[in-house]
Amino acid sequence: MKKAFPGSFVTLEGPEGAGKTTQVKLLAKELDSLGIKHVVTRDPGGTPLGRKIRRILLSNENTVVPMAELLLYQADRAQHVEELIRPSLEDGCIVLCDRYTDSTVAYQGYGRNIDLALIDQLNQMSTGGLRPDLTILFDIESGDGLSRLHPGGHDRMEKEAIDFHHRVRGGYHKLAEAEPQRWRILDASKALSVVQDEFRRILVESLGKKHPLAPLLKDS
Ligand code: Z5A
Repeated sequence: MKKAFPGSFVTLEGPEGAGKTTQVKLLAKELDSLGIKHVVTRDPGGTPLGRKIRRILLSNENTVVPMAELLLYQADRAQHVEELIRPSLEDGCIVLCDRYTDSTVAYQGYGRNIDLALIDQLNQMSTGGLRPDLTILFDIESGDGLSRLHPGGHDRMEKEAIDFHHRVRGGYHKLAEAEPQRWRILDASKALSVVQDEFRRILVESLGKKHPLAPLLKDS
């Protein structure tokens, strides 16, 4: 498939507490020390406007109906793609994004039961069709992931009933099965260093040994 941009777009997906944020921060440190040009960002909240939207979305103070929630995630994403992701890819960066359009399918689609075709349409609109080159599912049993999070510190989404979180995880598995060329599944229940090694291995094997990320495997 012909690529529209010189950079690489990698997204990290998964249920709560899977360790995406921890792993992407560890990886960013390695990339810094190897001098590999990259951008680490997250969805929602990758831009100044997005950080305001993120606060609204995750605050326990707000009642947010499912359609408003869906549109707020999409508003964040439209800004994120245009302001940061697309320009970074055009500049040749490796963009590592903690959640993206697949989160909307998993959470608002499978979790909240909003029509999947509508979500696909909105994902297309908010991204201008920009899709990841590689998506890694940090997979963990929903209850195990939630139990890693701070007790009492649960935000509006994390407070959803366990059934919701089971539907989200099931949704991720359906997405990964439907598009195996883009998705890799990583067992995120393992110890931190094991997950870190697996994350590096998946990146290099999926993007290729000539990719700028290849030196990651040499030190591991
Ligand atoms: N959402 C949505 O509904 N629709 C959308 O379109 C989008 C998002 C884009 C974003 O909040 C919320 O928005 C999220 C989905 C929804 N909902 N929830 N709930 P977020 O960005 O704060 O949520 P998150 O991405 O799930 O972050 P998280 O809960 O912090 O999970 P994580 O980043 O995968 O995990 P972590 O922060 O790296 O690790 C969690 C804890 O586990 C931490 O104490 C670590 O030290 C520990 N940890 C990490 N790895 C390990 C291992 N391997 N073993 C043991 N302990 C570990």
